[in-house]
Amino acid sequence: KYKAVIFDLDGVICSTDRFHYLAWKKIADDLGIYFDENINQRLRGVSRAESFQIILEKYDGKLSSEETERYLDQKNKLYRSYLEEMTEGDFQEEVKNTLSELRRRGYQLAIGSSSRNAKHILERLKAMEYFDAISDGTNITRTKPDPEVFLKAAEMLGLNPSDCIVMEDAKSGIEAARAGGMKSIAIGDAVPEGLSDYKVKCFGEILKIV
Ligand code: G16
Ligand code: MG
Repeated sequence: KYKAVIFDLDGVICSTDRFHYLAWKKIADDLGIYFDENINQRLRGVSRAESFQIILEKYDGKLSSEETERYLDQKNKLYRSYLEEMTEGDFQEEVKNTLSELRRRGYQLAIGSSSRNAKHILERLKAMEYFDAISDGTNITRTKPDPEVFLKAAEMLGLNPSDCIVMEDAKSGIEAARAGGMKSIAIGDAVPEGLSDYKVKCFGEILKIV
């Protein structure tokens, strides 16, 4: 009943969510801000600037817009340095095989990511060829939970939202899918029970759903 699957990138296709955490942790430590895995869960799927605002909720001082920009830039440089360690080997066999099987079954595949680094990551993984469309942080004006990134992906594929199902690791992403009129599959433990239409423990389980 679906014609396409739209995948979130960080935390679904690859484990770059770990790198985001490490980079933010370093920034938070430098500023003396308390930051832990729980707060980190709220950053999933959220844009770079909005992520920083969430971290700053625990900050007593006040940053000028120039300082804010500088920290955002620093976070991204740090994050990009972690990405340099990533290779094709980080593109898991399970993910690769599942994407191939979905293509064999006739599904169109797309990326719907808030990240401005999405294409760079897909290139490092040599994963570009699996996707018919890439909608990311460079072609949107509103970030998840706004559905824009997924609606743009559907538009690129020439499909209606109801033809698409979204796979996400973030609460904000599941909310975005729902707001866009798409069914959703949650992976990982950051999405509250009952929010998504489906829930899987591992990537390959999607083959039992679509
Ligand atoms: C990802 C991450 C977020 C990150 C955002 C922006 O979204 O989950 O934590 O803040 O991208 O990333 P960047 O700083 O690379 O532009 P998604 O939607 O791929 O999970
Ligand atoms: Mg994600």
